[in-house]
Amino acid sequence: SHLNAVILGEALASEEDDLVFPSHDFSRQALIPSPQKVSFFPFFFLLPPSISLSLWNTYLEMYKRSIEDPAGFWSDIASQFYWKQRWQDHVYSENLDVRNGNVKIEWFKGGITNICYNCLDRNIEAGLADKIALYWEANEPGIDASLTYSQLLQRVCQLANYLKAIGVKKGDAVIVYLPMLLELPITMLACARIGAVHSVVFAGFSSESLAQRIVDCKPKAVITCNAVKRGPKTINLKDIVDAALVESAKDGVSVDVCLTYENQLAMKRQDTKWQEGRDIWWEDVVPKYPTTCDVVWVDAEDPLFLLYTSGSTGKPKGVLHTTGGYMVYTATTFKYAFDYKPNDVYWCTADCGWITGHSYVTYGPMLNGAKIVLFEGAPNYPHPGRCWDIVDKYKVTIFYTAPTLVRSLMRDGDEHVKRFSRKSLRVLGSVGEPINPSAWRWFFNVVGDSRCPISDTWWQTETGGFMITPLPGAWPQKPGSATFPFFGVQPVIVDEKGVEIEGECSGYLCVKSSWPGAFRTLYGDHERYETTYFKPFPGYYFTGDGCSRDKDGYHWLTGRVDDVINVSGHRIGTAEVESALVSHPQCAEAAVVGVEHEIKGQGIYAFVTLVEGVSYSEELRKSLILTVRNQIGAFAAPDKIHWAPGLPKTRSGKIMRRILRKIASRQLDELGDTSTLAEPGVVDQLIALADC
Ligand code: 6R9
Repeated sequence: SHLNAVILGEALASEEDDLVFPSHDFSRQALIPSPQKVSFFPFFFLLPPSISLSLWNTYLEMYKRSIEDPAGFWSDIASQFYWKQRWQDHVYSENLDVRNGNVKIEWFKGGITNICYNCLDRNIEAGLADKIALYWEANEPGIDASLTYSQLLQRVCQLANYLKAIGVKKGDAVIVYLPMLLELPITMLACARIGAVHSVVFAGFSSESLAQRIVDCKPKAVITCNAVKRGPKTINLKDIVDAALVESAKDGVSVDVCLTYENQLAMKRQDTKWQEGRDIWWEDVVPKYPTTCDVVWVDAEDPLFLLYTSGSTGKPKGVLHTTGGYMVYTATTFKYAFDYKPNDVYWCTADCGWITGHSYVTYGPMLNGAKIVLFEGAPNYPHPGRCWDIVDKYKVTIFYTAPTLVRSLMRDGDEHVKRFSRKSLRVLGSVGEPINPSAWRWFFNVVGDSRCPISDTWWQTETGGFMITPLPGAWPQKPGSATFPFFGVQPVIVDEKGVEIEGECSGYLCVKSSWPGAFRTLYGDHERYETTYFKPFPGYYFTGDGCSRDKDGYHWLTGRVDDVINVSGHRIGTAEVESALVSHPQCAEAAVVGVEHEIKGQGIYAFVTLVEGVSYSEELRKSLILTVRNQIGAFAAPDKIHWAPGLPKTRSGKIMRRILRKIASRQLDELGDTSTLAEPGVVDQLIALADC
């Protein structure tokens, strides 16, 4: 049976379950080991409902303590970091229940620290000065660079000094629009060093999206580069920033300084458009500053960064993370979920423009003093084996990526993988969307040679770090399940009335109580924070995801239950795409739904009603797609435009997305009751136009 392919060493598997056991060797060396022999799973009724499977091991003891005594559990861990002054009174205080007043979460309040100091100075003092912090691999094979921890600190200090010199102070926002160059983590750390709040905008966002974020957080400076090479293409980032700054100025937000790194591999400075006075070449100023810079000490609850993410309404939300809890949480989750050891070489393919790049390219690994690979390019350029070429080149031991990449490499064929050794690999990771069991098995059997556990980490921009994740070696895995909660996390599944359901069930995924990495507010809009996350199910944090729990207590994430779609692991609000489409002069109305997509997980499917008198054409289709690319970014371009003479609406005018989803996925016999529609005839019209 297929189990034979995955049963390892001396491990045993139960007949009826699709369990993948860690090998004896892996488990024995793991930070959280599992019992040596596991042959059956008696149920322990005393355990929290989210863990019905008895593992009677280190994990269980630690998990129990983290729930029963969160203050003790987390303060023990936090004590391993450097605090200028320890937190006062209590370790945390929280109110997650809107019925008891405003939602408020605080961890280590009164503790004075600095995350950059903990990432760099602390590790250097502990003897890691000459250890590689960052390996940088360029888009083009053969071009690379690296920085040790002490070299990285010097670079960070120079930029921090420059930022201070131009007047950036504690609490000021800095917008960062950089690709995956060494300068990106350097910039994040430099901001953190002086208490400035970085807001990294993924360098695939359009000028309009960038402008919107500039207007929202009013940065003291924008940091970018002139251009970048991604695969065979050169992208002129400075042009995008220029356009964004024109836009934001129209909304009354002007930015005085645009620090621009000259990325000579992509474009020379003489080819870069320039605005004298505002624009400054990084290379002309930053290296002149001293290589040491005093730390600005901040409160644990002072903001560290803002990261905009999509929600179910049009305007992106500025997710705000603070310093102390985020530091402790990202470091701890990184260590346990990847079974991190000091000799590991870690590569996460995410861009620092997303939360994964914040928590698990930059902060989490660096707080652990890890060797980190930073890759500028596209994972299949110049050939489909590039990832494994990089794995072999740097002897990567932990490889963390997204299911969409796994699926596309799987389609390219095993030969591109098998050509490379990959014998350094030890742990694999997945993030961004549910990983389907067949992609999971390919990742496990082909990439990991049936040797490396897969950490399928479920979490969100809002959660700061992993929430439900395997701990490699600690328990058997089930392909496609994120398994069990991390320490201190209490996931609950509720029904539509907000009542917790236990045992084998499915429903809405919520979290009870806070954890150190939780976001504290939406920038400038605490009310929206409460309404979106805490009002739907009072007493709980609502994740927006559906989830089921099986008889063994394993968690299976089933996708978003709100109007957010997940395309290649990128969160996109349907409302954002709709508002981009209707801004097109020939579009009267638009409704966007997600449909299953073989590689991307979900694709974007747009129903579009045209203005009276306009008829559809291939040219118009292209121009609508271009509008979305220009307003949001290429990653949000609709996969399908479905011409719609009308949209199915209730008598009160609400678009019935349930019906649109069925039409989009061609499940035409499952349309359900259409009698409540204002004009039931539109459904037949839409079906008739499905393949136009
Ligand atoms: C880290 C990140 C969050 C949404 C989340 C969920 C989906 C992320 C997942 C997963 C199933 C996993 N998601 N990881 N679904 N299994 N391992 O991706 O943050 O961009 O904010 O997206 O992504 O739907 O709600 P973010």
